[in-house]
Amino acid sequence: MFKVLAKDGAAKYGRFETVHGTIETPVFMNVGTAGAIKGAVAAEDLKEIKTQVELSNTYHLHVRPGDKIVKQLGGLHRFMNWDKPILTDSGGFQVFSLAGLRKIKEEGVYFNSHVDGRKIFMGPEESMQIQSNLASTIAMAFDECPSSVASRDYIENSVARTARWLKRCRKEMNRLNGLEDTINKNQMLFGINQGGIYDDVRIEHAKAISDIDLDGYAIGGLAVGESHAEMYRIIEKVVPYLPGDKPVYLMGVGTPANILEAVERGVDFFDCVYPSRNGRHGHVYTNAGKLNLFNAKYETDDRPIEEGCQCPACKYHTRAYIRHLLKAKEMLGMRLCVLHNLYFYNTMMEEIREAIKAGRYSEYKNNKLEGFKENDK
Ligand code: PRF
Ligand code: ZN
Repeated sequence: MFKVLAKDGAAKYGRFETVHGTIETPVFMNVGTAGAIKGAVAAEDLKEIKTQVELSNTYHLHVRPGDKIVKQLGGLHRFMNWDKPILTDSGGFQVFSLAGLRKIKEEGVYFNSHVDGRKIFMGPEESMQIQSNLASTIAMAFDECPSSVASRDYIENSVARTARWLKRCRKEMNRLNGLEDTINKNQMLFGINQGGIYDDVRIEHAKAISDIDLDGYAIGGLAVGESHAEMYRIIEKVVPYLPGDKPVYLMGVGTPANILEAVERGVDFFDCVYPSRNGRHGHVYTNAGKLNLFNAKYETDDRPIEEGCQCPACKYHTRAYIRHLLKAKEMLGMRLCVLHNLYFYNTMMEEIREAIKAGRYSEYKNNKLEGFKENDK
């Protein structure tokens, strides 16, 4: 159940109720692909950094340890000791970006595991079965995310197939939710809009998926190589054709600036590997832009990453110490940077919600973007 409690232009503050608790939106989901946020972050740590939703991947958990094993151990929530909402991506995107030797057919995708090369088949039914075994709060529909250089002809055929796959996903998820031994019988399903950078293909597909009763609607196939201007234009075109009473999720996006722009255009859910990936490389986000802690100027800098930040890194440690840890390849260096970055994203989302409620979103956004420029010139 999604309730929009405040609107400021197209930006909305809402509450999304799930069996694992309420999600306040706009929200940034913290990516833990294989059941853990990379950088030695445990589920217990997430409570301290304001994480609302954890995101894992169907493909990775199917390949290793196997979704049947996760089900046997009580589902992903119990397996990773996280009792709040979990969203699982369907495997569609990961199969296309990771696995080798893919063959796409009407029934699904044949590919080789990136772990041991073994042959795997995944179609809409298999993706729903795996996600049902994982027992995530929200399952994503099985889609194809076409390459950014695909032709219009290829994209039209691909989108038509993704639309047919969505119907099979809906049917299979309904069946699974009705089975006696299903762990989460209230598992939700989000559909995914595709269509590359073709406005008409996007809009037609958005209308088609809106006819299917889903718990939320995602915009996929963006942040795959197109320009930011093209991405913002597609969001503006598509959002009006998605049901206004359901959340909109922009998949795999993005930088703090991308998020600020997308919220203004009506997006409610986000996820991205940037904060964890950048953290592992010593790149940390601040209100004055991104800093590279490997830079020599931080060698004797005894300030926290961000003055006033209440994250577990800034509360106790200096830039100089964290820089030393990174240089010495101590795991703690990465861990502190990842915790800070996720806290930064999660705190920005909190500020976004407050700004929308107060009806001063565009002022907030402009100030925030202005601040980032200091180090991101
Ligand atoms: N489809 C799925 N997952 C995704 C994407 C998509 O298009 C993207 C695109 N940026 C990220 N994650 N299933
Ligand atoms: Zn911090």
